[in-house]
Amino acid sequence: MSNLILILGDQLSHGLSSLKFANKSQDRILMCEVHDEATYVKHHKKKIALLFSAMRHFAKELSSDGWKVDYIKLDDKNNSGSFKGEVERALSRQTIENIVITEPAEYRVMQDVKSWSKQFDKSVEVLPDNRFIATHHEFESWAEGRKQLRMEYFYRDMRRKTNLLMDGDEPEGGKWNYDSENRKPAKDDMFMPKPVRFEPDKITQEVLKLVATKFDDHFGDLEPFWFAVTHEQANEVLDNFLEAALPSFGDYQDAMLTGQKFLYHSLLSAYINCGLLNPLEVCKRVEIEYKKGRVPLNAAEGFIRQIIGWREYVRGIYWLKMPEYVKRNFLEADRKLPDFYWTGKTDMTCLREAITQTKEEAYAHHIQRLMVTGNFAMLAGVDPHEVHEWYLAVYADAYEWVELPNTLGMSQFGDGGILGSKPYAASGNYINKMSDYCKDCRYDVKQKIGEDACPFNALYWHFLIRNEDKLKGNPRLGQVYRTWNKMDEKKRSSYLDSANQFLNSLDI
Ligand code: FAD
Ligand code: DLZ
Ligand code: SF4
Repeated sequence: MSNLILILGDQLSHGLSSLKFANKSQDRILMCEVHDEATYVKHHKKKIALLFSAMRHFAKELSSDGWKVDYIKLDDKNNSGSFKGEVERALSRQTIENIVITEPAEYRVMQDVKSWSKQFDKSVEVLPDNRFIATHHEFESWAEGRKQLRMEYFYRDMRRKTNLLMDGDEPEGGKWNYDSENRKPAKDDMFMPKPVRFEPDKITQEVLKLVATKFDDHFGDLEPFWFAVTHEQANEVLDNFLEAALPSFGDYQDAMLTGQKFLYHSLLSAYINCGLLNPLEVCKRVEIEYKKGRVPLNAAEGFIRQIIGWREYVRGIYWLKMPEYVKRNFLEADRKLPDFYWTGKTDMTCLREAITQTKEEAYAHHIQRLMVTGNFAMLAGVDPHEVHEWYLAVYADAYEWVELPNTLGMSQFGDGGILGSKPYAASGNYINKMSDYCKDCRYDVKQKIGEDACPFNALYWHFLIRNEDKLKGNPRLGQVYRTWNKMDEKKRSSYLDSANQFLNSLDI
């Protein structure tokens, strides 16, 4: 009698818990490309191609390692289109004792899995995902009884747990966090590392044809396609990052430059999230770079914090607060997402740059996501659920467990302050400071009101005033409201008129 081990598209890791406890000679592995997963939001074509190709390569590796693998391709005859349907078909093909799965990362899929035991009259064993550092129980215990769930304190526990950048019980260098050194704007004459690009092999070429045919109506450019699709290739991307970009990662983490899509970012999230790279191993490699004196502490600490801090923390919040979290809309925002989020056709250079590169690469870096597309949507009052579905569809690294808290919580303040202590709202001044976008924009970042003024400027005040009842008690916004109250009445109403005119033009 054998077990059926279902491996999902974001579980492409040889050390996965379900594989660790499986028996190579008896058990059967099932991997399946299913229509439901590719379309519950219309994912970017490149994201589907990345996953299908990485899944096919992983299945091949498992077979070569001696596992019995059933791999169902999207266009296989009789493909039912869903995980449940494929499990049912597998059960009818062979005699299976138990179904085994490493816990799905998304609530939606977990709910589905929970129904299988009854439906198939089989035991379904759900194992913890051993690629995360904090267990659900650890996060719940940390969160219990706390008034505020601040990432910084959770992060310190994760430093202690992993012993990364620790000097005994103390943080390396004496400080836990070197973020204050990480806010330099970039200059366009800096040397930017080039991302490693991989030629599509036969497997990827076949996937590209499939995606072009089946998902033609999805957002995004399918080609050129140069993502890593194997562990070996993803490790090459990591090696390249450590050598060429990590030393400057910290300094320019918040910078944005026209035509520079990647700057000193790692481009690793899509690979970490689908299992081609292990997050803890990535952090250990970064620590070695620091210990060998090849990268400064602010870069190593800044990077490690993103992974063992932010990444683990948002996962903890997701599982702590779902399923009600996804429905939250603290600011009661209800505007439709502007069409230009799908086309990039806007005169606002910052938004055009961020959206166009998203369309081309299924990638934008954190500050573009937070302070350009996210900031604009929040200032304009877009329904956070629409914003969430956009981010979930357009980025190659997007899975609900990580995308939702970042979008609805951090960028839209839709959770009312669980993730961030205040909204990440900013006028054009911030974008002008951190980028060169404003230089060639049809709008003038220095002008506050009127047709030629940067729309972010008046929208910023409109957002604060529109939401005054909900936000004025926030101690971190006290100064901003005092500034507003000191402005003369004429100036205030011209800000609001200007913003209203702009918002009306969005609705046309
Ligand atoms: P780098 O800048 O090189 O950072 C290193 C690594 O740290 C990343 O690879 C990632 O694994 C991790 N990381 C950094 N910031 C975060 C964060 N806030 N949350 C979780 N992990 C983080 N990240 C995703 O992985 N998937 C998403 O769907 C996603 N959606 C986002 C939506 C919004 C609105 C915002 C503001 C952020 C989102 N992020 C998401 C976080 C972050 O923007 C991306 O992880 C990062 O841009 C990926 O690019 P990179 O690999 O070059 O990251
Ligand atoms: C994102 C995605 C896509 C596009 N397609 C598949 C698929 O066909 N088969 C599969 O096993 N997984 C896919 N995934 C990833 C899943 O959506 C992901 O495993 C779940 O959301 C759980 O996190
Ligand atoms: Fe964006 Fe305003 Fe700068 Fe134009 S002027 S790029 S809209 S911030």
